[in-house]
Amino acid sequence: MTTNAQEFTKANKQDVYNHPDYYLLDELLSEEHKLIRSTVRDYVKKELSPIIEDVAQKAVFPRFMVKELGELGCYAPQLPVEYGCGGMDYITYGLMMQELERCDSGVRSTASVQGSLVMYPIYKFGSEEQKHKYLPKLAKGDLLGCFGLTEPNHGSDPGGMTTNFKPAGDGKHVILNGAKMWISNSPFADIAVVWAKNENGKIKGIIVERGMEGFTTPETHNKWSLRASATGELVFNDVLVPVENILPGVEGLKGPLTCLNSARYGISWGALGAAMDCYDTALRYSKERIQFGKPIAGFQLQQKKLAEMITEITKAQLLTWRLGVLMNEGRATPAQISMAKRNNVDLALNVARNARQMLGGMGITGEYPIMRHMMNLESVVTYEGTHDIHLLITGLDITGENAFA
Ligand code: TGC
Ligand code: FAD
Repeated sequence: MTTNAQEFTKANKQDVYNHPDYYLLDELLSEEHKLIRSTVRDYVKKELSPIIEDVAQKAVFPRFMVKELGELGCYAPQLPVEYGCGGMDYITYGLMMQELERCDSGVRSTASVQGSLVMYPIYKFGSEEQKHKYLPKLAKGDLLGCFGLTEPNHGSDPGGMTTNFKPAGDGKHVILNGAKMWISNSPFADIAVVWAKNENGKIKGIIVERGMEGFTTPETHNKWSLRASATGELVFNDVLVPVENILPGVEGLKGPLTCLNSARYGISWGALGAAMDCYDTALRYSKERIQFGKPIAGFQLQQKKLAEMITEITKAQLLTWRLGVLMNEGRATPAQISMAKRNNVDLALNVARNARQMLGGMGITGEYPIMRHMMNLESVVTYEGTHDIHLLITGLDITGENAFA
């Protein structure tokens, strides 16, 4: 397990990222928002940008950042301070995810799983005892968590899950069996929030701890995407879990789906960060790269690409900011969140593909972040609900007709 930043080779280039703000949307942010954003950006530039390419090329999880992201307050900053969290608003949360994914989607994944998919369900559905036991340690990065919903045979359709638990007969434990697949953070996680059916077929959340007998977390290797994030399975073979580890506050698929609302919201900001990094990189490159005696920025075909990128980025910045306001007011609907997740990941992929072309051959190398973003976004467009599933959520919302099944 790599725990030390020194184990990675540092890039010899400085990170000179400057975020595009064509419609002066920074004027919609408070001083506190901007201060927090620059704190996270400074951390990324100093500690993560120099090593992220090497981390991704080696496909080794940069374990050291778990604690550092906790110290920065990147895990569930919107949850209350009494549980060790930031007590901040949803726009702050979004800005943090944007800065992290501007660096790498895998970095944002680590933070959004911890904050939205592990801490949030414990906060929302856990007992006071569970909240005090786990949340402060998760907030600080002293514990790392993961979220087990997807199974080998149930991805877009999690309601069909077969992972299950039943009473152990001693009145104190349940016995958990089954398997989860494609789980971010799993190989290094100290705890897993696992969704499983009870003997009545009702879905419940259970906190499973590393070290429980019969619980293993094999890593998934050979990914071409999210190489800076560890992905794995969760395998439960007659695992004896204390009854007090069951989340008492929810039953049914709405439990995990409620957590996904929070994570999908963070992804909408995050994917935009990856798009902004690709645009910023391509714009700078186009002014420096000379062909036919002039900068390629002076050719109409390259200007078309850049102009369309900044137009789409600006539209998405507005959409995302408005969604943040609705989140703060408690008025955002799950379908609105789906629209933002789908739109922003899709535009980020398009921006990345066009930006990569603008860099010519250099675009496929690790000298620039674009190809890494592009490959990462192929996971982001699939996880937390695929591009198709989010379209069907919008379709259902506007027509009232369910086209899933
Ligand atoms: P359906 O019958 O529609 O709903 C079942 C119950 O859930 C409620 N519900 C929601 N509640 C809160 N938020 C939402 N977004 C909700 N959507 C639905 C619904 O009201 C109902 O409640 P009740 O009280 O009537 O029981 O469920 P369905 O089986 O037809 O499925 C609907 C569908 C397809 C939209 C849903 O299952 C879905 O979103 N599928 C996609 C699966 C997905 O997103 N998986 C993500 C796994 S986690 C992950 O990818 C983490 S990656 C993280 C990282 O690394 O960053
Ligand atoms: P499937 O559901 O098999 O879909 C295959 C294709 O069919 C897709 O194109 C889909 O859009 C389409 N499709 C499916 N149903 C319909 C329909 N009704 N109508 C039209 N088209 C349809 N899960 C977790 O629980 N926790 C995690 O931490 C996590 N991390 C992940 C990390 C990575 C890197 C990846 C790749 C995935 C992760 N996932 C995680 C799983 C992720 O959420 C699922 O991959 C995703 O929900 C899709 O499920 P699937 O891969 O089984 O695809």
